Amino acid sequence: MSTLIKNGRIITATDDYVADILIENEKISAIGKKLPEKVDSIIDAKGMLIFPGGIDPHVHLEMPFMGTFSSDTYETGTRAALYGGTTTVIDFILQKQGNSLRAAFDEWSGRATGNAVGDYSFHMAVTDFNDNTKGEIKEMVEEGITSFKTFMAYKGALMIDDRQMIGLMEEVKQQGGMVTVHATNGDVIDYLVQKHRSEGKLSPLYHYLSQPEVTEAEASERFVDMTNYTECPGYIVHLTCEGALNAVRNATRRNQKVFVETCIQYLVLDASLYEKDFDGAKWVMSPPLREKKDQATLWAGINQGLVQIVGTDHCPFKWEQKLMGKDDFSKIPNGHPAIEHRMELLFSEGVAKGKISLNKYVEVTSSNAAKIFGMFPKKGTIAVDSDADIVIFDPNTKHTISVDTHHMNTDYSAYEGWEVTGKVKTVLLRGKVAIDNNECLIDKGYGQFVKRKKVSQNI
Ligand code: DUC
Ligand code: ZN
Ligand code: ZN
Ligand code: ZN
Repeated sequence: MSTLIKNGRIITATDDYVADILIENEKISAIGKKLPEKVDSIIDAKGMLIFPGGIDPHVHLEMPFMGTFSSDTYETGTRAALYGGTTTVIDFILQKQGNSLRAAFDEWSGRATGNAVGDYSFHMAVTDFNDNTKGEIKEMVEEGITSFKTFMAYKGALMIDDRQMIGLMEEVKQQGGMVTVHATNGDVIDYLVQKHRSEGKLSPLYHYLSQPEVTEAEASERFVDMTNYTECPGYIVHLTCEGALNAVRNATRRNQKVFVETCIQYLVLDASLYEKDFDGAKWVMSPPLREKKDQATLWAGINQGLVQIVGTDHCPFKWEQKLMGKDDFSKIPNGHPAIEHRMELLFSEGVAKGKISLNKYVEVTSSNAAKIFGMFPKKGTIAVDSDADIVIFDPNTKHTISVDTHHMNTDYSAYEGWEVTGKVKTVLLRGKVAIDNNECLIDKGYGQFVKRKKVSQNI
């Protein structure tokens, strides 16, 4: 099976030129001008931008959480991702406290295998670090799971203490992995949640007011200090605010590097949405949306190279599930649906509005995630021998985001009515046309597990 994509403007993290791309089977086999047309199919991409398939390293599919499950399955979630130009996702396996990492790995593999439409990999969330878990880190690295997620919050469910954190960092460093973190201060948040509840302050606004900026800034700084001490590669997920980014910025003064991910919502939405009574539940996520000044910090952080990745923390729930917290914000399942919109929203709000360059766009939506998480150059670029994961993008077409047209398994959109400039037209995944003109052409089971290499801090 061979395909020729002709005349597209190829954008990678470093390049910008017009050329043809020859795909044979699952890989790119040649890039050049006027390549021979003796192929099975030709796609004319004149006037289109060509990006490497997006990589979203922060999604939660079918995740057991807060007494329910996030509503996208591997099938619906990875398919929606493809509609939005994301060809690979990294999901989080959650260790059950008291159980092994292996048991969690088997459970998650069972859900994904045969069901994923797009490619996927896993982070391992370590929620109970003990002598048994310690022995399993090496095993997981050998399985291709080289990043270990920790929660400094969600007390009583997912949170680990600093003693476990330091122990985990020492072991992960030894095995060539990376520790990633949900960095907010779980004890302070727990205190504020209980305080607001006891005062009868129960609306979604108090979810926001229970997680002030200081809870994230303090935990981020503590994590950065611990990675500095242990010399373990570190990565902060969904960083939202100025105080937290300054912890990372300050660490550069002692020549330390910690990777930072933000998510699309923190760049384009703000906390005023929590003033809409229970409608604010649509944006109840942790950390919460922040202020305009934090958005400015994050856009600047991207251009300063302090923020390397824009993910989603896609953790969708249906409205009926959100209603579990109708009378108490602390029972609203945390998370919002975004997996489908990341690439288009970032193009529209970032590139089209002149906030980031096209090359930076590719860096933060694809290349950096591939490099940081050990998938480069198989994923994350357009190059000879890379997987033919390709987005053909129309930069001029405008359309409006709506629950009526999205493909995520939720019955509302957190971006209803947003007009975006630019549209994903065609998506190839390992050489196959997966999406074309709003239609998905591949079946569940096509998506493959991506085994990842050991990590490098030098991207
Ligand atoms: N935050 C969310 O909003 N949802 C899933 C987990 C998380 O940390
Ligand atoms: Zn989190
Ligand atoms: Zn998350
Ligand atoms: Zn769209």
